[in-house]
Amino acid sequence: MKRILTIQDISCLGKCSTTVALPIISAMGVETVILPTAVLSTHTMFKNFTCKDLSDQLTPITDHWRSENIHFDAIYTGYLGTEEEIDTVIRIINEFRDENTLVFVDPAMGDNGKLYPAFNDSYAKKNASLCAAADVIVPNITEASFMTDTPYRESYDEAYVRDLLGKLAALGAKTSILTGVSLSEGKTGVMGYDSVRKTFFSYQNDRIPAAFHGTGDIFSSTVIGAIMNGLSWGDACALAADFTARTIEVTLEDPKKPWYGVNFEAVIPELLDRLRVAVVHQ
Ligand code: PXL
Repeated sequence: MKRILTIQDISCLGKCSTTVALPIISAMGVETVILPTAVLSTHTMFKNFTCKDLSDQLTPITDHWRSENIHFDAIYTGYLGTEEEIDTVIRIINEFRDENTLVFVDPAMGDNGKLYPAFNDSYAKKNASLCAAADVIVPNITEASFMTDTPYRESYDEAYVRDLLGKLAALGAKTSILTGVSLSEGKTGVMGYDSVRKTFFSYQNDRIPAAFHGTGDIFSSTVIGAIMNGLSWGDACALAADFTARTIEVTLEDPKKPWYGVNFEAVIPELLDRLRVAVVHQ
């Protein structure tokens, strides 16, 4: 069985970061080791959330794993609290990676042209240095624009997206996947660039006019779970984009929907059905 380490916070209530990565990646048949960077009562879109920083635990925990000779097939990082924490995470990546470890970085720090409340421009630049240590990065357009000093645009064309992908590649990762990319009216999806093969790929599905928290984490978790199942980047992105869209669809149908996240749990069986078919067709 493949083994992933995911490094991000635990938002106890809120359906994001570790509380979506763990169930989704585990359901996809991949052992999911967690390294919680902080414990929050909720994600930061709630008022009055509590936060206990766990930075001082990261080194003792990972030192223990090293003494047990633990190997990870992938390291997946998401929302991280502080610039110092990013430095620690870069060090942990370098300690654990070998030529068979895929380092997958989701520089989760903003959306819709703005950084989340806890972050500033300097944090965004620090995240760019984490991206430089990665094999694959999955920022959205907001995160990419902050990391590359590119003005954020609500409306854009494919040339803008290709330009952003070129600047992301220059940060250092082999593959850059931009999320939340709309290449035509009524559609949304992803566009990626493989800087080794110098090829672009993209996947678009119907845009559902609703935005929910945690869907970026659902997308990333599904992509890395699919990659660990042997899918190509293009197929993994298509599976993840469709699954994420379905989680929004079923949530909108729920009269008792929570405002803070999507009902991804209800769609996991569908995800696994599709994963099985995709694996057979590899
Ligand atoms: O990736 C989303 C996320 C994760 N963790 C925390 C957050 C958010 C988004 O706001 O606040 C704590």
